[in-house]
Amino acid sequence: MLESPGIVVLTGAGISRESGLATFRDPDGVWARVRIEDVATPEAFARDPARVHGFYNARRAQLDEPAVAPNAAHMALAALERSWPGAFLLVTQNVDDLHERAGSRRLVHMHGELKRARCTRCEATQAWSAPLDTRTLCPSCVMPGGMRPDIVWFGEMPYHMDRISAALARCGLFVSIGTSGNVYPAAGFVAELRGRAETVELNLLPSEGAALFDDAIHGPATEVVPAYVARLLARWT
Ligand code: BV8
Repeated sequence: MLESPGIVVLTGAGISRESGLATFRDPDGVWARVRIEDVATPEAFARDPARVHGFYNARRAQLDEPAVAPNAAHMALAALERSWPGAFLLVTQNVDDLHERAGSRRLVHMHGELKRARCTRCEATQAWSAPLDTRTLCPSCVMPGGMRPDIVWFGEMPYHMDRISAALARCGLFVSIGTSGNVYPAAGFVAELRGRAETVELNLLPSEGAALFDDAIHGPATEVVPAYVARLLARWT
């Protein structure tokens, strides 16, 4: 029996769409309503912190709505992690908490998390479910005015890049789910792996990088992800 390959899964907003969270670049997406330059850059935060806090406070509060829950695709990835005999890492671009709530553990949020906050004065980060504003006191250094969402904005270095690069270097299978392939460095992972790992895209529509993948399965995540995971486990375990 061949040894089971290491797997790296990359997810984007499309995996959370059927849980009721908007994607970014679909016609009804987040960036159709607000501009990246106004809410998702360090310059925007310096210029108008109240507006940026308001944008993230609304998205953080949405995660506590009863209707927003992990869907069958999130659950299938948690089951794959539990059953997979080889190395496994789930890299998400998403800032929601649906992968954790589905039971995923070997998980990194390369763009940060809505449910964490960071102090720009002392750099401490904490789990955070409440609204943030410019008066919020840092629980660590107790200074006001320095709290920000623990989110990676455009122009900022994504988190966990060393761990992600190490996992990509040794993986034999790369599965990209629910991402349009517009944002780097995440969109560049598949090009790094060409010829070194099997690459597959599970997405509603072909992504910007579709031609770079060995295989593609198009359809809604709650249908194509559980079916793909079942086939993978039947083949390798
Ligand atoms: C950085 C937090 C320096 C905010 C986000 C080349 C190299 C390095 C950087 C760059 C580069 N070229 C350009 C850059 C700069 C920039 C960039 O990529 N710009 C783009 C717009 C051109 N990148 C950066 O600034 C990054 N940092 O470069 O640092 C550096 C880096 C490396 C090394 C040295 C130096 C930081 C990027 C992170 C920005 N922060 N998120 C927030 O969330 O509020 S990114 C933002 O886009 C979102 O958070 C999201 O995570 C991310 C990707 O979007 P997707 O998840 O793909 O969502 P999208 O709507 O686009 O697509 C959804 C897909 O799902 C669609 O394909 C759709 O068909 C599909 N779908 C829909 N419904 C379903 C479905 N699929 C299945 N089922 C369904 N039901």
